Amino acid sequence: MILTDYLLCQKSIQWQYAKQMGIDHAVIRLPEDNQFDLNDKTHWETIYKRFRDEGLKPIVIEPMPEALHAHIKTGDERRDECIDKVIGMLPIMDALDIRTICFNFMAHIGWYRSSSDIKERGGALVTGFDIDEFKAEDDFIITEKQLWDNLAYFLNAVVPYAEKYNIRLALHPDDPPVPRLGGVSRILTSSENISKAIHIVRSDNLGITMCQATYAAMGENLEEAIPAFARDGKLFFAHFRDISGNKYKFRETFHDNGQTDMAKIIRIYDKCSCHVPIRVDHVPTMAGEDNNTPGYAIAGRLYAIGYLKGLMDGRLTPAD
Ligand SMILES: [Mn+2]
Repeated sequence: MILTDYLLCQKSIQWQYAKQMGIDHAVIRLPEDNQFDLNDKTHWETIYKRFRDEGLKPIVIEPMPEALHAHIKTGDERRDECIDKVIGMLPIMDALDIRTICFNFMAHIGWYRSSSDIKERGGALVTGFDIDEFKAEDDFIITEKQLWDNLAYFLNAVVPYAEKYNIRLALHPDDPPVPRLGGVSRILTSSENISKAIHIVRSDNLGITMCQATYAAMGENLEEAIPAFARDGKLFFAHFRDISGNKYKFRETFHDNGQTDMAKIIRIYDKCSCHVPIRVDHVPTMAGEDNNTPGYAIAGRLYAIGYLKGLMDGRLTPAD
């Protein structure tokens, strides 16, 4: 696996922490404002150089910029112009050797939690989800069939260009992986459906982001799902994360305090010869920190990366 950290494009102390922890590769979140033209190579080069000057190489874009993707997922009247913009990103990524985009197909409602201040070990704060606490903010409706149609429309349009420019499209599951939130259906909620999705177009450039905790919330057995996707050459990127609970009711945990044997999972990636980017995800907010960015506070992230790095080094022992 290639250890990465998830970084915004404005230089921050997190960039320094990444370097200090020995990380050389970045998963980057592109600016989502009108100043950044996704199809202007010079705009990308400015950001790319900023990272390279600090010794960080961007290798994954996450997520697909929502300003485009929201229209694609709901399939509204701006869909085609947005798909053209996505296609226009690919030759730029090729030129900069950024080979992977992590994208999802959660329409209208993205990553969702019903609370963000649940107490984890020692009083650290984590996010959680309880289906009984979900309250719709509007009456937006999208059906499963519309989502499957919109996903197929998008993949049929974009995958040929992903192949042409050798960019990997890494589909992230729906989080939480429930069948619907109010009137908003969700389809990428099981290994079976995700397998179906990444075979809508047959391509070596279409695969998955193994967001471990989301697959665990689905009730999938990670020790089977990871080798199955990896064997088919479909595992492009991993989110290292754990929870306690199931898809209808769960809370995040420290990475060493959830329901998954994380050491075993890291050994499994290794056994499958999975040499793909991995990043930690959704860390607890720890003592002394504000909880303004639940899941993305600093101290928890330092701890999680250190823990992941230890497991990655541990895999080299001949215990298995
Ligand atoms: Mn994830």
